[in-house]
Amino acid sequence: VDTVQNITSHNEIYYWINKTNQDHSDMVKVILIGSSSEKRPLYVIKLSGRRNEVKRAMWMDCGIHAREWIAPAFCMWFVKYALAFYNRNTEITEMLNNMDIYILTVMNPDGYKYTWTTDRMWRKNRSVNKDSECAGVDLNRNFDANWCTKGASDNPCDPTYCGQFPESEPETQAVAQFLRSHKDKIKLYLSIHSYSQMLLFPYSCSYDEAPNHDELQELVKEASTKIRRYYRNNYKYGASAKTIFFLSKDLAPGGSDDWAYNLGIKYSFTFELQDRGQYGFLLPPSFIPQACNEALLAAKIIALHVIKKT
Ligand code: 0X9
Ligand code: ZN
Repeated sequence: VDTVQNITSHNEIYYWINKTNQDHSDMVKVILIGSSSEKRPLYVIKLSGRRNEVKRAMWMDCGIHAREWIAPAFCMWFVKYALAFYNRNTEITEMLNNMDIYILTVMNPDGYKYTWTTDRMWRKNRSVNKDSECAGVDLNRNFDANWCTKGASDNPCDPTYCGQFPESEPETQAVAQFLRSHKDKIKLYLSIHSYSQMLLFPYSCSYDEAPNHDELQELVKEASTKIRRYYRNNYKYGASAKTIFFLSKDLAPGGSDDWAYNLGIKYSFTFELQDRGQYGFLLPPSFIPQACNEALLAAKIIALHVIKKT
């Protein structure tokens, strides 16, 4: 698991996906779901236990936002952990025996690459915007959930630019299309971001309460309590619009979690990993193990609940 710390630039992640596939062909499949605006492939890793068919699946994406480097690190951490501890750790075994797990390690490879080469603080993808000098669309404002209303920007130069229309971006389209075509099987949607240490669920695009708000609230409360107990770290939790204050706005429309929820995936979450601002996006590598263990604990608690309920 510690090699995650050394494998991070975008080409190395492709290499790592390929290697993981070769070394664990019994539990891993790699699926090409589309390509980025600069034509980089979007590969989903499908993890399955050594069982026949299972009826459920979960989805996890990391790296929607380019500069949130701990997110792709967590996706790789999770895959390595699952492969190493299947049939050794009860919870991960239970998960893999009852659900397929689809993992998109870097949803925004163009932006991610750009943060390695040019601008460490880049957030959006890298698509060319018509009639503007400014590049990029915020992929987490580009989904069709109260798209481009208050909390997103229609200015291509803004870091929360929503794009020309919902799903205008190939990265958004690829994910939305995959979720649409697997929506009956996918029971849990998880999106990994940083930073600020929060466990969030819909809605972000309005102040409405989700129909199963109380159940979701209980779940993230339990996860937060256990993180505090095991790792002595605090995670805020709750419905997103009432919990986050992103760039001093409380609403954040067009996000993947709200869209997945409205598609019918009733367990839909966004995790904001470490830290709470001391290093922010520049989280030192020595923080990776604990940050990932915290997120892993929350993911396990939620996934096992979903298995019980669906
Ligand atoms: O604003 C966001 O997209 C996320 N915060 S971040 O600092 N990583 O940019 C929060 C996402 C919560 N969910 C939605 N906005 N739908
Ligand atoms: Zn983010």
